[in-house]
Amino acid sequence: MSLTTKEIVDQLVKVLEPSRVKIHTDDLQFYGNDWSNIDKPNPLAIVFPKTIKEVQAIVDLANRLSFPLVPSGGRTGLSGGALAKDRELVVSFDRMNKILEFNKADNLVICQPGVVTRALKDFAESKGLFYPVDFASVGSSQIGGNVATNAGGVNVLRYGMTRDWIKGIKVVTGTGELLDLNRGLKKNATGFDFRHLFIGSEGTLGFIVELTLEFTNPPKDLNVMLMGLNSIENTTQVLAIFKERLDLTAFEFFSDIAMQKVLESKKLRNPFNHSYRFYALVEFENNYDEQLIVASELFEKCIDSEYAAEGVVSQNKRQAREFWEFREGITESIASYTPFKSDVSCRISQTPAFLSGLDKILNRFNPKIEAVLFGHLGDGNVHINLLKPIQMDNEEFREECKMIAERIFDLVKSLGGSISAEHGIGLTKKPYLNYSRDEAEIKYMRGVKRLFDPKNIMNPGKLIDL
Ligand code: 2HG
Ligand code: ZN
Repeated sequence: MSLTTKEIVDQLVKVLEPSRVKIHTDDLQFYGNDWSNIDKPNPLAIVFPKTIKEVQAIVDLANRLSFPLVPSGGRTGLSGGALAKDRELVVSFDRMNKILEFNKADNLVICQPGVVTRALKDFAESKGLFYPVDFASVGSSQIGGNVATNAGGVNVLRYGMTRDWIKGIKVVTGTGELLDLNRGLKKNATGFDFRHLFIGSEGTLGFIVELTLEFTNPPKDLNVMLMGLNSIENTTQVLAIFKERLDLTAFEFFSDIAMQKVLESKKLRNPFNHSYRFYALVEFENNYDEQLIVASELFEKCIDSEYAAEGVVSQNKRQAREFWEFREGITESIASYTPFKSDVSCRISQTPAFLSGLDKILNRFNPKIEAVLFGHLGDGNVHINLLKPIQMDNEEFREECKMIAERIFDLVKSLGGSISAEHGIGLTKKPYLNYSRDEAEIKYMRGVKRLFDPKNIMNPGKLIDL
């Protein structure tokens, strides 16, 4: 028999100060949702632990009284991983937001999971160092959520994913036990590295309660080149040419619809006199103008081969930032359409085949549904956002989008790619997990889930069903 909210709250206020247990409707709506906006939040309450001991006490209670838990960070996820729609207790990490320790000799920082990604990046900068994971929502997302979803972003080409910067994690598992994994070591050949199981596990095995992250040296004098291209194939052709001689920090692309929506919603000035079907944004370090000379030669080569039609290069930091806004402003500029999102990847060598297959799929479906294409082409990751025409009925739109998504996933599967490159599986991609993982692997995933969370209280229903 399930307990009432009051009965559960009465127990919670014995382990947390009552002011850190919230049941007001506004709080439930705010903390129970994420940016996926796919369903109505309906959590039973929100709690704000401050210490690892308090997190353990909450997990113990959930085990004893059998209620489900959902972790909550900056709630910027796009797959419904932090959505609490089934009377779960939301555990917000907002009050566990401290940077605890920095060690110069190790280049390591120890922090709590609720530290906002931007704050961590600023802290690295204040030490003359660099935390390289970067994406549009760094101002709201929290580092615990980044780790739980193995966040990617715009610098993966040079610096890898969040996973590559995590040198230690403390987690409270579904049984309430505390595990101290890897403790910041660079070398540690002592068997299974559970740290990597928790990275990307979307809160289904346990809660991340402390992190040890590595910083690196900052890149110098970044320059940004923006190019207008006439076809989808040109995007990968330009990438191949730029990769020949430059160690890029980012290679992004976006379609003209994306550009138009950003120009309109952010009231920006188009740096080109014409519209092009696609745009490529290339970022590289430019020490003493050496790389800029190479980039200009590569750009000429693109023009001569008719892969690029026009290009502009940033003259200063402010302009580089402005060029980035065309790319990073896309998600926000189309948010009012509540787009149907896909986030797929394949190996770089397969991206030309993927993009030409994608073009064919999109041409086969309702031409009124606009497809906004963009993403991190340099690492093989493409975002596809489908926009609902105003006159189209919601249900009809969703059904058509599902059919399009399934054809895209077939294509991804045939190329050995992933149906979720960086946004996670959460709720929205769960029905499609078998396109990227085979049955045997999913069986082992279920086994791992049962081991760390025997009572299925940690973010149940997300990623896999038992
Ligand atoms: C980005 O690359 C984010 O801007 C969001 O991953 C992508 O909105 C999206 O589909
Ligand atoms: Zn992205």
